[in-house]
Amino acid sequence: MLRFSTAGESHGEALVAVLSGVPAGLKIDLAFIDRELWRRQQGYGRGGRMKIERDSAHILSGVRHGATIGSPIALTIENRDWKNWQEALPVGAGDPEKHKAVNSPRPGHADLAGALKYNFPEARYVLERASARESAARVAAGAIAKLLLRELGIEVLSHVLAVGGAAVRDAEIPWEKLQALHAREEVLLNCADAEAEERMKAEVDNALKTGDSVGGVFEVVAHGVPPGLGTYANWDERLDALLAAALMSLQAVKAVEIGSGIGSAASPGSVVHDAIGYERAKGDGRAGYTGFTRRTNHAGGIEGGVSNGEDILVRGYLKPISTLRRPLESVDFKTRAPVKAAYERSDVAVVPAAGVGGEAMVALTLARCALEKFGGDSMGETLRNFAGYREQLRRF
Ligand code: EPS
Repeated sequence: MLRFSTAGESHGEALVAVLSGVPAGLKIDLAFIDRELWRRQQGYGRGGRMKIERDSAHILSGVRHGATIGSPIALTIENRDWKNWQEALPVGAGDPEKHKAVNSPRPGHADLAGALKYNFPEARYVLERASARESAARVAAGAIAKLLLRELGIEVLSHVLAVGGAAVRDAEIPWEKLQALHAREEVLLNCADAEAEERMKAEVDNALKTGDSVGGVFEVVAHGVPPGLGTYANWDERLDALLAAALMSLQAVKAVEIGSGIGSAASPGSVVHDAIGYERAKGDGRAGYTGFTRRTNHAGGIEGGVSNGEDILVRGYLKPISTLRRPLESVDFKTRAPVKAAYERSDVAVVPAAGVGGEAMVALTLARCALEKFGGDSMGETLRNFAGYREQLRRF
């Protein structure tokens, strides 16, 4: 079973990811992992921290001579900012005078709920782990999942649909356009619609000017997914449920939509459901997995908790960043007196970065489901099983 976990504090020495269950013999492209990490750092509206960090994955185990060996993969990502925090956040007892307390919880952040839960007198330890910095470790693990999926012909990309009140006019973006967006060396807001991207930039500028923050919507698209991942047989094996949980677990995500789920609730079934057609030529094993076709994809590639062969479309809805330069009302942890919420520095918008985190979570989920279906301890075995299933679909 593909499993992963992360460790690390935002201003600690490093982030850590451990990924196990990857078959032996998967080629690991380090430059690809680092480019994914770079992509997560981009986007208009990022704060001062991203000028400090240069995220890069340092693999400690599970990869030898350029390929996986079936053992757990452990990696670290250095926090360059650590050099500024060694006295404030030491592993040893250190000098309490030099610790940096977070004395008033930020509304919307984990500060208050976390301090109450863990019985901390202030919120420093809470924000250190609740911080979205952790998503860098997920992106590194997700990059390895993407390399595995690539062997099966599956690609996962994302794009931004909305920042604050500025949204794309048409959310249906052809796959080739997403690939071109992904290849860009400069990322503004990772939006495929240039006109909408300018409106999104104006939203960020306005938040910057007023000391506010904005949220938005990103969409993750998985292309080339065969029908049959996930199952309706058990509630906790449904692909839509797994993807929703995976995306919802990302910092600041407050809602997840699959396909046109939200709009569908208010539309008649005759409009929502994707009529089925058949073209024999499409199912020859090259153009598609089967000859079955759809003109629309409102289901977002999943019916009954099972992938149906169309692109998988999952959207993450982000609340605005909870650290505000013009802070909201809060309370001092010690005195309980009304004060403004804590502020040091912050991002004002992170929608493109969250989209890259979303890609990682979707890739890890699809890789897990693919390995559950095709199995295999070596890539040769996995690919053989996959080819057998492909042949079964071709003959269906
Ligand atoms: C974050 C606060 C900011 C963000 C951080 C998430 O960090 P700092 O407090 O160091 O300025 O930059 O995100 C990242 C560091 C990152 O890599 O995405 C928070 O409190 O959630």
